[in-house]
Amino acid sequence: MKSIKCCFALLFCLVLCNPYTKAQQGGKLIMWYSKPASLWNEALPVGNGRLAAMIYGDPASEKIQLNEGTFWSGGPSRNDNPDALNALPLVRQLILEGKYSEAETMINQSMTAKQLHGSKYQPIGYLNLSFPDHNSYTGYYRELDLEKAVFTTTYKVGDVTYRREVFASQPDQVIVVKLSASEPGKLTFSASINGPLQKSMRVLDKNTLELTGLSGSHEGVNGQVKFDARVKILNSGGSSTAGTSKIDISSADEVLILISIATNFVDYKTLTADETERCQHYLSAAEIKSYSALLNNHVTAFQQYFNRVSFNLGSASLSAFPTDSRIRDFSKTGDPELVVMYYQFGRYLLISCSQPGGQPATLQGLWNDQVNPAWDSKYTININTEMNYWPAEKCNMTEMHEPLVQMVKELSETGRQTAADMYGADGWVAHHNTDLWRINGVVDGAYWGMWPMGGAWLTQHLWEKYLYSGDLAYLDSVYPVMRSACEFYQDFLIEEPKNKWLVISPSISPENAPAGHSASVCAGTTMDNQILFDLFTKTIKAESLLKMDSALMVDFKAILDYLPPMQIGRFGQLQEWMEDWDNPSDNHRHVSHLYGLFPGNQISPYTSPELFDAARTTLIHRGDVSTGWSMGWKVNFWARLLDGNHARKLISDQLTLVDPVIARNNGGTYPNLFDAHPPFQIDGNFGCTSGITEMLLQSHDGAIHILPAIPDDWKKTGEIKGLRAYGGFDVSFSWTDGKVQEIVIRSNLGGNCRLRVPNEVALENGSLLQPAAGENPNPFFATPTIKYPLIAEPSVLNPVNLKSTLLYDLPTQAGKTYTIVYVKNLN
Ligand code: FUC
Repeated sequence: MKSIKCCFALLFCLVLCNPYTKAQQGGKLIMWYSKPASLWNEALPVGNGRLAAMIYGDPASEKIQLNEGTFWSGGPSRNDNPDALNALPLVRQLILEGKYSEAETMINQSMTAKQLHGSKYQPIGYLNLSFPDHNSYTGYYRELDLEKAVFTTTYKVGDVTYRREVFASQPDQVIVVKLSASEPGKLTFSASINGPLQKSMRVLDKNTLELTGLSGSHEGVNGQVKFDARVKILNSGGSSTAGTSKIDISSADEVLILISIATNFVDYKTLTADETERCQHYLSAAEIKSYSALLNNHVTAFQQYFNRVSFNLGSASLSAFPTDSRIRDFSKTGDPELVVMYYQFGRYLLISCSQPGGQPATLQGLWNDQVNPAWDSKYTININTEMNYWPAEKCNMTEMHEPLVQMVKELSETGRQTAADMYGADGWVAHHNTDLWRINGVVDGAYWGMWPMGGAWLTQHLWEKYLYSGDLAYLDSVYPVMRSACEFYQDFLIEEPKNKWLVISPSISPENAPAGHSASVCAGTTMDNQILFDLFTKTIKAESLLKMDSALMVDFKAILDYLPPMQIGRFGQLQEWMEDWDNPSDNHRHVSHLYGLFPGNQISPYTSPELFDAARTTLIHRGDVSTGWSMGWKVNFWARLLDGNHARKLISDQLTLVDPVIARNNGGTYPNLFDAHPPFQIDGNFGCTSGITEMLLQSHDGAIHILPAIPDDWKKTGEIKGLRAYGGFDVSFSWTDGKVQEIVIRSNLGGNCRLRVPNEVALENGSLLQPAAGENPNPFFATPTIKYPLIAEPSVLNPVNLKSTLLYDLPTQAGKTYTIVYVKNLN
């Protein structure tokens, strides 16, 4: 009997350890498919913050589509329109007189960019691997392991099992492909490389292909970014032969392919690097390493970020089904592991596309196969770019935030000239789009682009990052950017005559026009007022910690006093505009005026219930189903409205399978879990990851709130570890039947930890926690003091009924960890 058991154990071990048996078939964080990708939105992404690939996994003709983060059309450029300075007084006068269409026409004539509306993020090309005898295969399997950031395909031709593994290594700066087979001498294929913007393709020797290229010219700017891409094919066994346009590998046992790509980009104003030298440098450093060393470096580097957060919502035992079918069935199954996978995919994507020293995530992260991608795949900074970074801090990826912080610093340099030339103002400004060259002008036309607030919104991220770390040296490094953003508005704000409020004019409520208006242009929109309130409030707070400009702060405080209050309109809605112009059946994708609810924290159920109710009414008017990113934003909104079931409904809307071929208006999710605007836009992925976090943990409203918006179908049991909260707290917790069972809090900065929880808790040793009283003394939890809203006469507000919670104070010491448990679990 013992020996039979041993035999079984051995067999089991052999099955598990044999790399040629079918891979795991969808472990918890494994996306898997039973067919090769035939379309880009079925292919699977890998990336290292600079290089990226989409892998199709086709047995006979493997296609690996390649990107490099600095390969953009054009070159160093600006797009300010200096005619704006003369037009500005008249435009403002027209707005004051209610002649919005005339103002818009004039802006289009004199203020929008003359020619350049932003550059395009462009693709490098394809590595093609052609296996002549692999058209008929069996046992096909394709996966992306989110915990290792490794793509794998396996299939059989005859009795031989073939396996391909691909990853993009951050430490070694190459994309690595390994081809293997279950029997020696079985790898016979040819490799070639090509790209839509190629200048040359050469077979350098029997192991090396080279593709060079130049970025496209666009709107009057010549393409100046040069790339060099080299593919090194290292075969063990068999032979390799250089052809004129390809390399043939014959009867190899195993093949390692290294892909290196580099450009001449140094920074937004400099293109003097030697792309060939760089490309060779990465390649020669990598090629002396073994596959297992490269893999080990990669997995270690990736996991230092990825493993910080683990998440479990229970299981519906569906991981044996391919990921695309699980998305298709989500509305019926509610598959909690798919929610977890989608959540962690958002973290996977940010780690893979945004690394220190690199560029921020574009509209498509790092993944784009189009020479002319939708919206140029650039930075739309009236929501989309900000949304990309909502998960960065709270989902424990602060390093991934760095490229955005760097971009804001650079925009503050380029935006000074825009402020001076277009508006005669001090400080810096950016409108609703920017690109690799950090343009700041008005693009696409007044209706979309006349929004001088993009820089101010991005600047909120500088303060937000500080709230999680308490790092004063960092705050010191970004404070000048915050102050200079305020200085622009100090000059640009004007007094509106009716209430003597200080307002932005001209502006828009992003991309929306009031009911009955053909123009979007107006003055003093709610979102602008909210962003300004945050910008000035946060800058004043930063200065109070750094103590450098106290005189200037007197002026900034005076500006705060004259910003308009929020207003509740006749339908009980939060007004989008200074006038009560809202239409309750407007279901526009942008819900800009709820910025104050999320990501802002100006609307609170505890301190501004009228606004809380009005925000809720607005959101009901807007409806649920929309573009992908809009639904992602709404998950966050409903979480902030403490309505977990509605947030969960939006997740269901977002996890609607979108066929990559059939055109549709509403958003959802492609088979490869990419967010569909449509087309693919990565913001929806990040927005939803942020929103799921907001359902479980919030720290913006004076306390660390555990399970603020848990939906009924996640209540039974769950656990999340490694989230971050304001004030430098790392927070992990578990729950059962909607009750928090255990909370583990590490305090990195010390200070009072105020907890809001759904049930009675105590320290693990039985000591009771103090009930909270008064203001939270921890300065990281200070909440903004907003003006009481103006409420229109006929509007009817609903009472705000909140679930009861308990509020505790726990004084903490830096470096200590505290375990808190459900009182009923204490002996
Ligand atoms: C804004 C949005 C669009 C799209 C584009 C990239 O213009 O209104 O929906 O996301 O950005």
